[in-house]
Amino acid sequence: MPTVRRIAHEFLARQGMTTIFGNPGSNELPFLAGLPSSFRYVLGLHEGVVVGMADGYAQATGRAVLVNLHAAAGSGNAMGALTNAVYSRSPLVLTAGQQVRSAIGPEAMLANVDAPQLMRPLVGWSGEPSCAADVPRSLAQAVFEAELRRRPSYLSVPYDDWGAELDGNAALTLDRSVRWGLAPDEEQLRSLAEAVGSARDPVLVLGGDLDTAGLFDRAVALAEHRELPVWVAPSPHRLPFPNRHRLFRGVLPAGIGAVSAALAGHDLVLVLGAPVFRYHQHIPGPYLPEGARLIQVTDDAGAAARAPMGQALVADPAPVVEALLDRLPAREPAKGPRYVPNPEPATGGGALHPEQVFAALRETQSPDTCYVVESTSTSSAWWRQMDLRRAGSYFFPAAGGLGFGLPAAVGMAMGLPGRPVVAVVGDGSANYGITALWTAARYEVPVTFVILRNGTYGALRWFGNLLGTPDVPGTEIPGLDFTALAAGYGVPATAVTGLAELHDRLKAAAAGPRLIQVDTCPTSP
Ligand code: TPP
Repeated sequence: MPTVRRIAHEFLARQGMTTIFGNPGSNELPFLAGLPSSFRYVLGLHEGVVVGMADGYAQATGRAVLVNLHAAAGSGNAMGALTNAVYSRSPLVLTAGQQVRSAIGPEAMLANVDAPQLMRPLVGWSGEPSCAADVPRSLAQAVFEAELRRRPSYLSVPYDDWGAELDGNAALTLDRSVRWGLAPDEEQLRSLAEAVGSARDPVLVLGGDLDTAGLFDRAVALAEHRELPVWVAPSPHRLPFPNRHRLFRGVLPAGIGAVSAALAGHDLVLVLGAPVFRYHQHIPGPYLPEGARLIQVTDDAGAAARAPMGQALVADPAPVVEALLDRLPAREPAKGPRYVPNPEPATGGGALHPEQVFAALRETQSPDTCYVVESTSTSSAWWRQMDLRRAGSYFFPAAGGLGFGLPAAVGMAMGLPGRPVVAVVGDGSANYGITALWTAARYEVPVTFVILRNGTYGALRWFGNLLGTPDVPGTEIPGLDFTALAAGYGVPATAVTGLAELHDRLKAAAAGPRLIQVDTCPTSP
């Protein structure tokens, strides 16, 4: 008779989920016992880092990823990172070890009381099997729920379940597969094409989901086919369009009034693969410019339902993009080069300006580089200087929860062994996921970590001025030495203050992880 453990391992192997990110405790050991050699357990030293790495790995591979957390305390530590995974729509399958069933009621140490409730409302599905025989089916459900909803799921398993023996029905779980199909019908495609074709001055607003869906190049094809100006939806976690393309207009500001001002003059706003919209700073105003209508196409039913304006079509964006390309005639392209030139970088007083750092990255790194960015006061400098022309080039914490940058870069590099990975992280942000350096060193993951050391929580200082609260405490962080921290975790590191030295460091080849600390001057996002 097979055990629960054997069926679970076999099911995960058949789903291709053999890389597990985790930080175990006693409750999890019976699941990990006898793990087949085809599995790789990637140890993170804090659960926020574990989930950040898994999020990066999931975004790199586009696949569901298993995460192994320790009971309630480990799950709680993971929760901040989980907010990002929710909004990047990463199919993470979080498992947590539970006390043995008879010890949950009396609340023995490490009992995860009301475990399924703990991670709600962040996860899309959460459960604890009601008996050992239901563990394999519940695990399959957790995987399929994460894939179908594109949202993390959570499964708590009492640790005495793993050794239980199962009858023949359990093997049926192994053969299960669940597929997703969401093609729009003929009438929906016809009316959408008609709306776009008849608009006087339409504009595309693209979201990170297009990059996740592998539609970066098709988005370029559509924009060029119809000569459509392109904005990126506010607060992007991925880049769905080349940022120096002649049709690229920028990233929409994350305020209500500011968005409608940016879109003024257009009569149709076609949003593909984004929520409408992920505002941040509250700038009141009309949701849409005068005379504009908005149509949103997304496969995220929740994002369609909660939007405050517009018509939504809940559908896979891929057939929609293809239908618009097929059904609408091509427009004459404007004359001129396909990509606009890069401006001269701004300079700082004393320390390097972030624009100089980004220009140096652009000039020294492969165009194929995948950047994980968590530097919150440098976004306008970033978009001014970078020239990102390939899919999967840019990743940012999707819920703005710090602690993503370092871990996600490690997970990304593990999931994308063919692409160089560079993490660009602020000296404030780096502390929230600093132990990812140990995992990078331990597994020899080739990531370049660039830490921008401006000695301050720059974005908070900027926000303080915006909110009329410039005098707040707790925004200065002088004196952090990331070369010493990196050395402690086993990552070779250097500190750089000058431009020539930065170029030299960035150009030097590195086989494993390395950290470059760069002193920069404060800027505004
Ligand atoms: N805690 C978490 C988990 N997430 C957050 N977003 C914050 C706190 C609030 N926060 C937003 S930006 C920021 C803080 C603390 C400062 C980040 O500083 P740094 O990484 O140095 O970047 P800078 O703004 O200076 O470019």
